[in-house]
Amino acid sequence: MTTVAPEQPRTAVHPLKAWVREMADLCQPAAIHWCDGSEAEYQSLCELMVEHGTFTRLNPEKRPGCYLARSHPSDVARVEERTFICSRTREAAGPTNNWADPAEMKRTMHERFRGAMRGRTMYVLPFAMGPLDSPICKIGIQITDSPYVVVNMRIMTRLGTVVLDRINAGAAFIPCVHSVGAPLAPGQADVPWPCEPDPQKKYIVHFPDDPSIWSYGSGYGGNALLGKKCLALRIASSVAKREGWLAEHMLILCLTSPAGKKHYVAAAFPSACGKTNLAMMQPAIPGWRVTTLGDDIAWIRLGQDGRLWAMNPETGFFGVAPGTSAQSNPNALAACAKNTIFTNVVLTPDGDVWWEDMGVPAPASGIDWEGNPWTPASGKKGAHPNSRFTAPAAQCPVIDPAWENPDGVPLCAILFGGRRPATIPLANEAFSWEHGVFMGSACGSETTAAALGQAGVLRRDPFAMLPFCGYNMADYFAHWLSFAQRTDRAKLPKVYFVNWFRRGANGKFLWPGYGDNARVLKWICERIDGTAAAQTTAIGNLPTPESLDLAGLDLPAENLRQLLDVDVAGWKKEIANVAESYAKFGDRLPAALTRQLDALRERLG
Ligand code: OXD
Ligand code: MN
Repeated sequence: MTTVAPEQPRTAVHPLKAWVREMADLCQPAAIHWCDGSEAEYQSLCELMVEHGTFTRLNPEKRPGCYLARSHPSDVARVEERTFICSRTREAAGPTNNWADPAEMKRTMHERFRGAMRGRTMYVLPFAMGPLDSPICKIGIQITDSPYVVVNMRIMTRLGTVVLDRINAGAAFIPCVHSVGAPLAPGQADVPWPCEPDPQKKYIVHFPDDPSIWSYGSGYGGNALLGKKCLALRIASSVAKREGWLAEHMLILCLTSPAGKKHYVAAAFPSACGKTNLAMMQPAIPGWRVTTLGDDIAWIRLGQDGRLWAMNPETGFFGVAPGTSAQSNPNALAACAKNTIFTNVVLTPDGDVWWEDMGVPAPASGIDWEGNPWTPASGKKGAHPNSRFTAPAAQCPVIDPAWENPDGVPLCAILFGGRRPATIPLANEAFSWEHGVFMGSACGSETTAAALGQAGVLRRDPFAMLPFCGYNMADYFAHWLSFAQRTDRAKLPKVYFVNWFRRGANGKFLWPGYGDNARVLKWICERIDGTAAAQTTAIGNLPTPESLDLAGLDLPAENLRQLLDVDVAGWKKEIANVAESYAKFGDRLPAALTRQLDALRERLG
């Protein structure tokens, strides 16, 4: 393997220099490479991975500047059961997280990392989450022995010398240590995707009190790109609690009316509910425009004007490929037309990529995500269901002009949602901030059982943060509630619960979804502007049938009736289920949420 001389830039100073030295002593790499974040460095690392078999260069006429990687079959997704929050006490991590004693876990990490990078290059990545001049920008240094991680982090974060300069000027950094956990003995041949294949030996570990991150054994996605789920959600949520802001699993979009009025909206949905699709959708209603500021993470703070301001700490999209098509998300397809890294999709004979539900015919043959010859007739999926594209956000045709604004954008609405085949209406406006926090805490997603019409399995995923909240979720609810005391409530965004996934008795979706979801966004914006009607019900303010713009949509009246119905029996079950999900928090659950639950029960009669 080609390595870069172990050399440090002149600008590196203590404590960074001392920490990198300490990590090198522990991990014993063959070389150290300080990443400058340049295009030349990116290209040479891609080249190195092509030589090494990790990357396949795609046909430049079809996908200029694009590469395909195939992971080890054991290393294809986040590993929640191996993800740990090592706060001082178990209570601080709360009942929804895996807790481990921090001192013990540090010892385990030191054992794991001793010699872990032998025979490999240790890359040092100075990166920033958020525009450098944002008041809540956070700087990290990731140490990694994976060039795949380096190039993905260059797309997903602000990376390189400019960040190092800030550290040298005195900025603090969050240490993030990563190894694929596959040291090489002298003369040992490497493999295209080194990792620790035994799931029990993978560790994704967070020390929120340091704060620091240690990730061992996986080279994939949220396990390895430490700026994303580890820093920007788990660590940032805990730092944000201390500093008085919010780190959220939310997209940010701007809906512009035909008259040019902008409405900035943040929305939290559990995984697999179409967050990326909504973030950059093409509205089905003439004159309305959606532009995107982010598809996965929002950092939200109170502005001096008393409003909530949101910014996207990332610079790229790490999107799920299967299901991304000209119908579901033409703008994501355009974003990954060039300069994109694909992982675990099908390689076509003409050097392009393909995945299930791409909306174009499958190639007659190809190479599947495991590197084997594949045909559509094989009955096997060609792309892994969690295969990904890593694409620069700036390439999205509908990227919002304010997406890199250090101050962020002022939110007028916050949406929660999930895949809910029954009970939950198309749109529901909270009566108050507390009611809105209650809605967020009751977020969940339901899978339909194989047999049509049968109720599915509901997983509660409060605020879509179940896998990502870095501290006790009861305290997280309290933090959300506290904003009503910290500002004029009239300046807080209005809160809505939306559901595109309601099904009728025949099992079919009642609502068309995709671009037609803009009709619901339009109603929300008109509510905020005071021009749309609503009906006050026991569960919240629902659209009146006439207040939704359904022009040009052939929606049966019965569908609309069901979409806007208050299913009292269903809501009683919902209440029981939410109460059950609250029980695990014991006395720590804020009383305001119990009051919301009781009030809802009472209103339903
Ligand atoms: C993601 C996730 O990858 O939420 O964004 O799992
Ligand atoms: Mn996500």
